[in-house]
Amino acid sequence: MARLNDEVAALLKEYADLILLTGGNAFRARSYEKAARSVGGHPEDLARLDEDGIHKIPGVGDSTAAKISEYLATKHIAALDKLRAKVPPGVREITAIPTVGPKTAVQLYKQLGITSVDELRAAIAADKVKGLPGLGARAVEKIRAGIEQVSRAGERTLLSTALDLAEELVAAIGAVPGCTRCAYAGSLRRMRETVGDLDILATARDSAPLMAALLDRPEVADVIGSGPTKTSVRTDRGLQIDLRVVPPADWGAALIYFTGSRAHNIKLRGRAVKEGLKLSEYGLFEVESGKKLASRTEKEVYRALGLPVIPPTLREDRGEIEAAADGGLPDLVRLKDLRGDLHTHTDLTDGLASLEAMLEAAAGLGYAYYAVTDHAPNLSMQRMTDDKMLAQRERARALDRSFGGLRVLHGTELNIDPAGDVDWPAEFLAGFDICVASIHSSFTLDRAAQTRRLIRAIENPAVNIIGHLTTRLLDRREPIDVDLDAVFAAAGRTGTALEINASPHRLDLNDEQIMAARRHGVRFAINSDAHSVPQLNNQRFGIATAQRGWLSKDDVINTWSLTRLRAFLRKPAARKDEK
Ligand code: DGT
Ligand code: CA
Ligand code: CA
Ligand code: ZN
Repeated sequence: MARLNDEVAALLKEYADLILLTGGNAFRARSYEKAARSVGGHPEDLARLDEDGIHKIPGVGDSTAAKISEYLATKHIAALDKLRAKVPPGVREITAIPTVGPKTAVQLYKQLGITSVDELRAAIAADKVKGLPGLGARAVEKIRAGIEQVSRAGERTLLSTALDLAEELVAAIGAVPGCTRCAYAGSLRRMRETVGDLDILATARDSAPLMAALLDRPEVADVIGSGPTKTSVRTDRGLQIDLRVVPPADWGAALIYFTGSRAHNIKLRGRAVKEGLKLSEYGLFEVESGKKLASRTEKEVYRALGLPVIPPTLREDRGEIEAAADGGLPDLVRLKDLRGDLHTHTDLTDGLASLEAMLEAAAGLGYAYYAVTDHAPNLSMQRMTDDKMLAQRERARALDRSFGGLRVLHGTELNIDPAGDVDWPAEFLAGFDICVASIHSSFTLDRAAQTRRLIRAIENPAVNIIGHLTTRLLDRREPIDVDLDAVFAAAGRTGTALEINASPHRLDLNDEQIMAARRHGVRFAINSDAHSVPQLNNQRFGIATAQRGWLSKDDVINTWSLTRLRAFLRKPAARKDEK
């Protein structure tokens, strides 16, 4: 469910942006931005907090608290409305381009009257932007590339955003009297990293009240079409929703059809044809007699085709139908298989919660072990020192088994420098239970350099897991250019796990990379990279991605017992003998 905290966080972030856009104090803007992150990551629901509770959220001072209370009481923030009136909405939208800051956005507005991304694109095409103060040919090219990237990303919606909305819609439509079944289908049910639109499927004898329930939703901005079998709408954030209502007897066939993927459906239909059958969204039929063989449930339909139910995360025509026919479907890893999280942060660096709060939440998730892996010193803005790290280690040791039986591993997230080296000398690294190493800089090195860099980190005996290997951010950064096969081979050879970073903005490695890495004998760690308590729940997206990569429990080191995990973490010193 979309939380009130996220709603308020978005408003505070908007307020911070508008302060900058109106030439306000940068320090003030930063403090609102910080408050926004803090509110978004706060484990307690704002709706249940009184004034006192709001004040106690870290980073929330008097003026922020007053704005939050005002919003809770009136659904408005007067100061925000006032700033909004001063800046055309498109100008803020321009700052969403990763390569355009607020100063440039204001400059473009004041000097060229640009108030939307489209106008900016046109102005660049007409060569009007180059030559403005501070905007040389290179800067303009960067802006142009930034526009391309956001418009490409903008066509699809992140899995997490889509899932929040879909769960609300399914609950609302499913509660309508007469509705016997309701579920989301399409790419969302297959848990793709982004979705083009939402496909919701329901059963009822009379579809009209279900369609009305969708049309009544507050987020619906546009009705594309509405009839007895299908209604299509667009939300205020531009996401299309298709609701289809089918007779209860056709549920299974319709669910298979609208879950897709298209390629899976085509292959399935081909299998039917070979047996003299016809498969459609209405059911599986005998061609000759026209007799219906199955349609009520997915299980009946797959069974009539001689197959077990194929998990939705596998339905991409990547060999799953052949595997199902041979009894060779993988036994997919599930959320409940996870025994721990191996990449997490606290307020010692850029996390929002204390070590104790994170451990308490981890114990609440039923984990057996948990690694705290705050940032290492070379990420200089995090101001890590040897002393701080050692003090945290002492606390971690003291808190071991203090939250139920939760075992606490003390780790760190190292920075892989351009040459492939990491923070700290080997003696200091030897004191950690576990080291994640990630790229946080020099994203544009060429392929050969990037490949060398990663392999060197992988061969480091202290490095256990490579974090978010390609560094892509789904909504704003392309992956680095690297020879993945060479990197996967090195990881397989040295016993270095590769992370499946579960942040819905990353999902890095992605499904196809996971499949490729597995062929090199790579083991994986599904990690939340949580910077707050709620983000610990992002593991569901990591699990879905692992399933899409065909992984079983045994492939994922944080489903293992602590004993087996510890043995894996003692790397065979990069196996020098094999070279
Ligand atoms: P998306 O929305 O782009 O993320 O991807 P999907 O897979 O949700 O695609 P969508 O919304 O166009 O259609 C939902 C499902 O309906 C799709 O996965 C398979 C099925 N479907 C739609 N059109 C066709 C078609 O022309 N042929 C076949 N075989 N299946 C289709
Ligand atoms: Ca869809
Ligand atoms: Ca659709
Ligand atoms: Zn991290």
